[in-house]
Amino acid sequence: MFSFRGLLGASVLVSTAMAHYTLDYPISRGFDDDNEVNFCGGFNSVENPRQPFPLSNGTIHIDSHHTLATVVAYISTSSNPTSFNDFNTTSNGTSIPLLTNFFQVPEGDSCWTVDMAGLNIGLTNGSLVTLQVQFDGGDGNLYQCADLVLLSDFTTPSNETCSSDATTASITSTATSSQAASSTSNTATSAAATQSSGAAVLGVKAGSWLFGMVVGLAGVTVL
Ligand SMILES: [Cu+2]
Repeated sequence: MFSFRGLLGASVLVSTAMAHYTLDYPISRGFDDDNEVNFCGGFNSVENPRQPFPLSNGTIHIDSHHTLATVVAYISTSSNPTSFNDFNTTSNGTSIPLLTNFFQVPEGDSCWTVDMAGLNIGLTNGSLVTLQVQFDGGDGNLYQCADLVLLSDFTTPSNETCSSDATTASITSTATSSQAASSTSNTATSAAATQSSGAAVLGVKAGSWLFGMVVGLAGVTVL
């Protein structure tokens, strides 16, 4: 499932520009640079066995290779989610709130704490969910998925405990206003709807440095 071709391509020539981001905890279904633009990063099969994950007080950990990126996380309760709609509602039509509202991260490692039980959609010990992390660092939405079994007695491994929560860290003043703006539209909207509004938010914030990145890529191409 792991793409060595993608990894080698990324590390040899255009390392930071093309690496996008990785979902490091919980462990992603798989990472392929070229397919990260697709649903679940192009990895469409549920992984069995699913990874144990805390019902409350879990950690998500990503590594961003973009200067600034907007992140959002959501879950599906479908046994085999195949579309973004599966992350919007449960099988009985209940809306699934975002697991994590839009926030921004700098380059490098970021982590944040999530409370699955706090979504109030009936998740309990043993519930099966798929996590999808959506990331936009200026070159479009990128996706990673992880398949989880939620356990009330499972705690985040000590090496993944999140000491500095990226959702509450203030990167810049614009990051703070972005969070405030998106939080007002969070509660009742679907993942698909917020996905597009998030792109709009990012477009406003990211315009200037995106130009810098394009110039950087051009420079790489010349080399
Ligand atoms: Cu990228």
